[in-house]
Amino acid sequence: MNEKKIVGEKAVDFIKDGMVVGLGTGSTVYYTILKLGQLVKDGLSIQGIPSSIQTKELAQKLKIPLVSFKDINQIDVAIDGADEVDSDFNLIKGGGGALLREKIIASGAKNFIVVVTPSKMSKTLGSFPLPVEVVPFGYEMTAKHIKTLGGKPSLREISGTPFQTDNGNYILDCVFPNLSQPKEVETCLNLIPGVVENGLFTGMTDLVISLDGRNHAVLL
Ligand code: ABF
Repeated sequence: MNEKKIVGEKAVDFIKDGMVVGLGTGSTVYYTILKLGQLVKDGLSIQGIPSSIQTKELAQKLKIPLVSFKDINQIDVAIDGADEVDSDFNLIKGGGGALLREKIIASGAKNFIVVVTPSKMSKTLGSFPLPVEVVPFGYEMTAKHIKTLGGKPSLREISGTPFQTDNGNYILDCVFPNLSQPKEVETCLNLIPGVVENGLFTGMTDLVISLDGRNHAVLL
């Protein structure tokens, strides 16, 4: 039973002919995009706007027509995964490093749908270290400022080299002992010079798709 496939595919129920669709990034929304590719092949007419190079390449492979921001006024529906979801549907995102583009897309969408397996749901955020995208210049200083907010940042690396986002930035994965006021932390982090964006998505989610105890997709 592939839980990610069940929730990912369920999201396409909300896509109608003519829509502009924000395409998220990650291993759950991957199944949404595969299904959309199938529907496009069968005649569905949509335009996709991808949140990462990885998603762009997948959509191109599936022949999903893509648009850029200059061609559209708004996004009808954006669909994306998350690393953690609290009981108010606030999110931690960015485990895959695409949080900035994901947030630009989600914030420009009329409806934002989140697809997650039940293991991602929690009462309060904070089990998953919060990804913060920072410019490489002076990131050590940026990290010091994050510490004053109570976070413990560590630079994301791959084989000893800093991980670079699609935007050429670094990611600081920050452990916060208390994220019970996520909106406050989201706002304060973005006021630090050097922070480009952080992975807290508060007050943005319209619908969460997850699974019930019998592994059926449920709308929350
Ligand atoms: C993206 O994919 C990221 O914001 C998040 O890190 C990840 C979700 O995890 P998964 O790959 O399990 O769907 O949406």
